[in-house]
Amino acid sequence: MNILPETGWNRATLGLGGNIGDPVKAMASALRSLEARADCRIVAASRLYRTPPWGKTDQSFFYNACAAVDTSVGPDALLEICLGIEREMKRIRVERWGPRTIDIDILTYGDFEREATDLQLPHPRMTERGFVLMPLADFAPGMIVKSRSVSDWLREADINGIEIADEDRDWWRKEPASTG
Ligand code: PH2
Ligand code: MG
Ligand code: MG
Repeated sequence: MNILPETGWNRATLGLGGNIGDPVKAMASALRSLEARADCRIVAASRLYRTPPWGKTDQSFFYNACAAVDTSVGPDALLEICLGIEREMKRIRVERWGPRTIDIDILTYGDFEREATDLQLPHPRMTERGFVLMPLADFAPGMIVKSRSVSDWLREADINGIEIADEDRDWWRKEPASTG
């Protein structure tokens, strides 16, 4: 994906999700917090999806979305920013893959690839997950991840039960209706 060396800005993609409290409100406010920063600009957002829980299936449906952000900070600083926003939203996470108020994952950062334990890039499980690939394909179907396009990966992904909850890509800019 585009690296913008002349300005030091890079394009990252994010996956957002949650399934406790009011996840849509939390995701919208997370994107608005990023947009409000001088070092981040939301350049694309997906539609909003309602998705069956993946991994640990005995929990509530999730809401999921993806966004593209142009940023002047590096991947580790971007992760810190996202974790800070999660903390502001008072993220509760009891167990791995379990219920959470909000999760913000960095999916890709430019075309960086690395194995660091705290932030592996691209996100190691993004190419298996319909709840990531479907929203990502809304704005980046041709982006190459692990040698294949997002739409190629999506063709093989399990998308059973995934529904569009809001067709409007500006869902995060409006005061979201409560989703309980
Ligand atoms: N996140 C997980 C585990 N399972 N399932 C869905 N549908 N959506 C998620 O965002 C999700 C999940 C861990 O981050
Ligand atoms: Mg996650
Ligand atoms: Mg996470």
